Amino acid sequence: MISRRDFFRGAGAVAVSSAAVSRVAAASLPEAVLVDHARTLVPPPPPNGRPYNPVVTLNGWSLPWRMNNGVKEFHLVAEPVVREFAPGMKVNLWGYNGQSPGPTIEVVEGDRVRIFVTNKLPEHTSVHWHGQRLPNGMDGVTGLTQPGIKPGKTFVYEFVARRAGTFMYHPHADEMAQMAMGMMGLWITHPKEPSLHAVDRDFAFLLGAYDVDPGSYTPKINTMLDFNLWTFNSRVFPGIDSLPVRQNDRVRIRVGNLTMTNHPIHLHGHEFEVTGTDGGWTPPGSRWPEVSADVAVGQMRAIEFVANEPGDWALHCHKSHHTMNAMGHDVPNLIGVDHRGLAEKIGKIVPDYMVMGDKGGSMGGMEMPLPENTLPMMSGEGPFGSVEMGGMFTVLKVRPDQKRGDYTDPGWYKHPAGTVAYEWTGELAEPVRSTSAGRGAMPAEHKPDVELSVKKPSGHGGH
Ligand SMILES: [Cu+2]
Repeated sequence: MISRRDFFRGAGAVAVSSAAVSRVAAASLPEAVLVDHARTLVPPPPPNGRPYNPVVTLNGWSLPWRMNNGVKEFHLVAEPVVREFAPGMKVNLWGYNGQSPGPTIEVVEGDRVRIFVTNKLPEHTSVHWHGQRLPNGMDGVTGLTQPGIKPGKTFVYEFVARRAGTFMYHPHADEMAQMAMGMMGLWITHPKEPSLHAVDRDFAFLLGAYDVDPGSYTPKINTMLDFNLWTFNSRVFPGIDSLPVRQNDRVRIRVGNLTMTNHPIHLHGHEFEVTGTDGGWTPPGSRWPEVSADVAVGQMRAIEFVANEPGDWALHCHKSHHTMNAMGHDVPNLIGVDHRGLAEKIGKIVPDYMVMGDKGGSMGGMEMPLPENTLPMMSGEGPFGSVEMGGMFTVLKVRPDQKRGDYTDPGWYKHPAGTVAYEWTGELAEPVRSTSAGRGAMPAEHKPDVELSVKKPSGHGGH
């Protein structure tokens, strides 16, 4: 296990050993640095090579390298890992260097990069460098551009990072199993000129989806669409770190989608522009303001904004099932259905049976016994009670007094007096209702005397 301090020392050690490498040990592998916890590690400034402003990988870290005769050398190890999705739930995954997602690889436009990939999985793998311009034989597609890397073997990829932007890496070998098991990582190529596209805070995460049955530890890899854990960097809220920023910082958030469906990523309180895709930087003339950016399957988006509104602002996928944790969701909608007495009757057959949801399904305040290694559907607590969220949800925390470069959680926002929604306790007039709306087609004056009772069709592929 590498603590944060050890990690920085480790990064230093890699830099120190690089001097020795070029003299004596050019043939040896670079050290494979491991991290086996899910805390956000803010990378130190680059110890050598061209300067750049590092990205902050949410609940993740950046891989140290060594310089070898002007080549940046990295060592990725594909291996089984245990990832904590949130306190109370650990999942058996496959990843890289102790974690899933694997460490972020950060290089600078024009760098010659050499990546050693050691396979410690029980089956062959390969690494595809998603979005890169590179020699065809370095593209990492098993069978098409290279043989698979067999268990126990190490392959070498080498190319020049030609284009600045936001990229990913993932296997192109038994993809359905290997990506369902969490094999993915971020790749950032910084511009050669650090002042280009400069921001004050640069965050990055990958979207992932897993199907882990309540009470179990390993994702079901044959699931095609019906996943039950929707993750930022294989973490679910409230296990996802917040994004602390200083008021008026220019902020970039890079999001990549390695799930099987699109995710409309939505930010509260600010408009942003999409400034980058996995195809590169968007020309300024092509940008428009948004508060949601849909990130389609296999895409990356970089959004940017000036964080000028202090507060705790939600950042989440707008598909409501994606802000929930593992649950059985073959459940009919009972809103409006009167089931008084039903629980009593069923209770005679099934003790402890509970009917839920005739007034909506909110279970934010409910405590129910759970199978082991299973998270409640939604368990994040905010300053005003349950946030009723899980999955792809976190908080942008904008503070006037957050120090430059400080990524520690500032705690909950303290709202100035008179700026929080409050209960109305005055007189309430009867609302005026129209009786002529809809003309003859929808005669609102004839209230239907049948109670609407709808049962959703079962099966819900495609969400
Ligand atoms: Cu989503």
